[in-house]
Amino acid sequence: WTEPLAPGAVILRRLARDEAGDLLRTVMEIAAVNPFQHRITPGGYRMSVAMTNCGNLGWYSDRRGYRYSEQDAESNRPWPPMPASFLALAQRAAGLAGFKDFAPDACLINRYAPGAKMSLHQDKDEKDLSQPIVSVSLGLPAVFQFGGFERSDAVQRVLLEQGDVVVWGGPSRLRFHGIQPLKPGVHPDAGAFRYNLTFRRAGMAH
Ligand code: MD3
Ligand code: FE
Repeated sequence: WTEPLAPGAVILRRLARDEAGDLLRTVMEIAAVNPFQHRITPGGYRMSVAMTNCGNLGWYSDRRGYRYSEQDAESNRPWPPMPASFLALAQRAAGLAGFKDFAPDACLINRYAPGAKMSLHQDKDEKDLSQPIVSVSLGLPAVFQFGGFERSDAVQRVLLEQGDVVVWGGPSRLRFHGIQPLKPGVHPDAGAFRYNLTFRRAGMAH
């Protein structure tokens, strides 16, 4: 079922529930080739979230900044291609939210261990901010924080569980958001972790 969260943002609860096990197996295949890494922020902090990517462009940070790149800086090889199942899910979700021609070229895969969090931030490294972002939650539940357009604005808290898909577009695209520290637990499909797939159009649409 769909739940509007704010103008341009909609939660598609459990949309990916039945395919979650398959998605997780595919994540493990990608991570076997391009391992999860804890990147360093430009401020010099090690991120508690571990990340890898698939698709033409992958997001990462180091002391020089945040950016998208066609290569994994660690291996100097291109990222693994975006699996057809990932692309189909992202496009189905975007379509349900009213975004007809979503063509993601980047899929960031975040892995949260207990205590890992993502502080309030905006996603603005993409070239075309009229394109939405689709996120897919897998594994342990997490509390998502959805704020306003200033870091100090009040946040709504939303529990995201395995199979929940959220589409963030339109006026919600630049809202501050984050993930509260993950509570320890054991998930039947994902063990001690939460995973999040984030589909984006990072480069210029044609
Ligand atoms: C709301 N990831 O990787 S996904 C990120 O669960 C990120 O790993 C979180 O924020 C995670 O940048 C949240 C949900 C999400 C993604 C992008 C958004 C929410 C958003 C962009 C604008 C507003
Ligand atoms: Fe984000």
